[in-house]
Amino acid sequence: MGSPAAAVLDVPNSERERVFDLFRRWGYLEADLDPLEFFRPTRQHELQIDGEFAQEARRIYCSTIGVEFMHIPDLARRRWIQERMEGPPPELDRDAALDQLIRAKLFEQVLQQRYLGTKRFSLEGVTALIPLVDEILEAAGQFGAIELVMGMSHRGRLNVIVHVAKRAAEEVFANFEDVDPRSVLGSGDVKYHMGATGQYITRSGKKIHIHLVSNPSHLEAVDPVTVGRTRAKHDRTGEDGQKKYLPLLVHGDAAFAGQGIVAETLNYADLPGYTVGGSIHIIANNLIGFTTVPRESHSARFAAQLARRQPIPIFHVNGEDVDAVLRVGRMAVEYRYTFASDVVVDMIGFRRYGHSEVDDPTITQPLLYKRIKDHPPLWEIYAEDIGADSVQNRVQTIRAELETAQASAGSISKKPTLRELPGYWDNYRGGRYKPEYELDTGISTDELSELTSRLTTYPAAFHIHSKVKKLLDQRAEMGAGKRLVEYGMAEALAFASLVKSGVPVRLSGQDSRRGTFNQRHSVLLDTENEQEYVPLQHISPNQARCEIYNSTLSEAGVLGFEYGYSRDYPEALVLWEAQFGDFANVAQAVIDQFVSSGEDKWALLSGLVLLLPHGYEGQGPEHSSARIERFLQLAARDNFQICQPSNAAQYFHLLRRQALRHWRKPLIVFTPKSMLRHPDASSPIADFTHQNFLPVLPDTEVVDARRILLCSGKIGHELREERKKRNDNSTAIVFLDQLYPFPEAELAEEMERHASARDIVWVQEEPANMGALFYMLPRLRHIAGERPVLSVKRSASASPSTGSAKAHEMEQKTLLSLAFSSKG
Ligand SMILES: Cc1ncc(C[n+]2csc(CCOP(=O)(O)OP(=O)(O)O)c2C)c(N)n1
Ligand SMILES: [Mg+2]
Repeated sequence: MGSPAAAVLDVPNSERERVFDLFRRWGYLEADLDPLEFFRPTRQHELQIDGEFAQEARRIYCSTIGVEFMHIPDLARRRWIQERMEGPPPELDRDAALDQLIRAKLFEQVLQQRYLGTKRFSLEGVTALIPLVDEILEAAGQFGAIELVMGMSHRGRLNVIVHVAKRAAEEVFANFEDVDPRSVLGSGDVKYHMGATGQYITRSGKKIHIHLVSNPSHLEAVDPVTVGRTRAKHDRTGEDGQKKYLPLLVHGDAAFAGQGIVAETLNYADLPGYTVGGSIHIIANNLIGFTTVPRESHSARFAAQLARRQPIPIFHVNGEDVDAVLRVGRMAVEYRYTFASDVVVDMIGFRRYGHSEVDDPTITQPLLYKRIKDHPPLWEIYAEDIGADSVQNRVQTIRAELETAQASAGSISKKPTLRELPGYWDNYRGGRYKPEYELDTGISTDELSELTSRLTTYPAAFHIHSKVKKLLDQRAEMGAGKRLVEYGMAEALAFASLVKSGVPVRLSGQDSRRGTFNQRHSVLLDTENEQEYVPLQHISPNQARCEIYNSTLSEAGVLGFEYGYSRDYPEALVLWEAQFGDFANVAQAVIDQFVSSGEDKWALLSGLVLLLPHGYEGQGPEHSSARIERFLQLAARDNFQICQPSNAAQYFHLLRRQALRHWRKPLIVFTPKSMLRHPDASSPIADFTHQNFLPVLPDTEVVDARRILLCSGKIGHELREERKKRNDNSTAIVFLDQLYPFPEAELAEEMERHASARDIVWVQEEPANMGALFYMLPRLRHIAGERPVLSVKRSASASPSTGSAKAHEMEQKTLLSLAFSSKG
């Protein structure tokens, strides 16, 4: 608080303060932000005042920077911004900025000339993005950053790869050259989506690693992934993590305003389970989205309006006042490092060409593009502003450099990969499944009893809720073999055994700490003072971290985050839980674009686990189905695993296998609801000591079966009850606990065990157009050979289930009865 401006701030009632306060509040609305002057300042009644103070305040708050910050409740933060805005501007390296502007422009020009008609999504019009990120890196380096984790979409991405990540221009040009198509058939991605890594060296010689996250076309889907990746890097690093790894998200204006996932990502910025000590957001605001103009794109004046929901500053800046852009970049970094807060930079410019270079924008925006046609490139404007000499020489030299790079690109025979994987991936494999990846997942009786005692005890003075106490007492009996082990305990034992052996566990989802179905109780709460005790964090002295978080009420934002986390923490078991499996479809873009296809597109692996409660229990269309059919449709080339463990021990082994195997593949688990405590789905403790996860659960109770019922999940237990009721001893019931990769050999073996069975019946609760039916029938027929394969299922339906509990019961009864009686 040493500056003269600060001294005045302490006198809130002075005339000066009164006037300044108005400008701090409303000045941004009168700021001069659009280089092409279409987006005009709006005159504010409150600011129509004269006098010395008004003049001074107008110069500061209505110039080419307009800052929204008076909505921040914390006075210290508001004051910080006032001081920076009202104090002197920082020293700038204008020469470096000019150099970058020339390079950025010429790079686009070479692409335009040499690869005419190829999409590149030119940066021009918001070219100041390059010096802006440069200034961010310079400032971040001073705060100790060693890596920038950057998420961005198409616009200017290639320019960023060369001028921020500092990859050789040849490498990017080579991606425009024709390559041997056989090297990428059926996989890979377009060049403006690929991830890249590189190294930036600050002017004082500090190295900052650049990590540009692979990005799908789905705008903003990369945001939570970038934040999750950063968080994993923080957690790996420990105390200084937040300082060392800085997340930066570059958004489009239309996408920032329109995509809900932006709100989801901003919303968890300060929550303990998700914080990264602040992300820097840049809106590369060209005041257009494809052919759509701002008045069609968002209801508010600014695309950035959404960020007003957060207690964070929004700096609007005219993208052609380069000094102002640099100043804002520096303020953003200093603010982030001072307050561990998100900050938004809304850099306003235009788009020089069409949406991509094959579009003609004069059809939809004729007047705008008339004006753009005569508008000089930014480097020319800036060179004149700062009175730079011998600019033409510089331009010639840089152009010659780029042309040489372009000329040599044709001789690079293979598409260069722009990415290096960090060493912690060295031990892990993707690709096709190999049986040699399997390992034993059972644990000894001694270990089970030790883990049980850690999981079921708490400090002596702890006031435990009576219901939780009862549950823990029961779990103690389960661990001691006096009671069948239920899913909740099986999961706790899996987590406990993993953290004990050094594997970190992270689980997040809505209400996951207690568990939607009251099944988890991972956090004990003292009924007198609400203090927490987490048994999983008291397993052994050198154990790994175990973190279980209640997430925000978001699916796409949270799943994206956990996927990102898993990308940078292959050693950890990372799980996302849906409240009910249906809700995972709100995150469908993350499932389609990252979880199922990330390896195919980008050769990037993940061992993320999705827990999706599934089962028909009469709760209506939205609480029944996790949409097994959709996951099966996405499955190919062993891209992920799809399982439905039919009992507690199977779940235990499945989780352990996922963490301990070195094959890193996403795992989709359909988890139980009513089966959580069902005796038939509970397991004897012995099953935790010897067995592995079995893709197929054989039926050894029945010999000489005449019929085999094949099923997965809850219906199998109901079939077993029905069989008992019927005193039937000629029907085998076989559970398929792993649907994908398809366990053909195990299933064939099971069919062989019941070789005299005439009918083979696939039984599912889901309607005929859903569930695993379409996937199973051809595979079963292939194995069954001559034997007929029948199916029992609900009738095809537009919604997953009936809304009537009574109708559900009738349907369920019919299914069970048909399973034992239907004839082909
Ligand atoms: C979720 C999603 N919806 C639609 C699209 C198609 N699309 C690609 S770019 C674009 C316009 C983006 O505008 P903006 O966010 O302002 O970025 P700009 O291209 O102007 O840099 C659209 C609609 C997409 N890629 N992703
Ligand atoms: Mg735009």
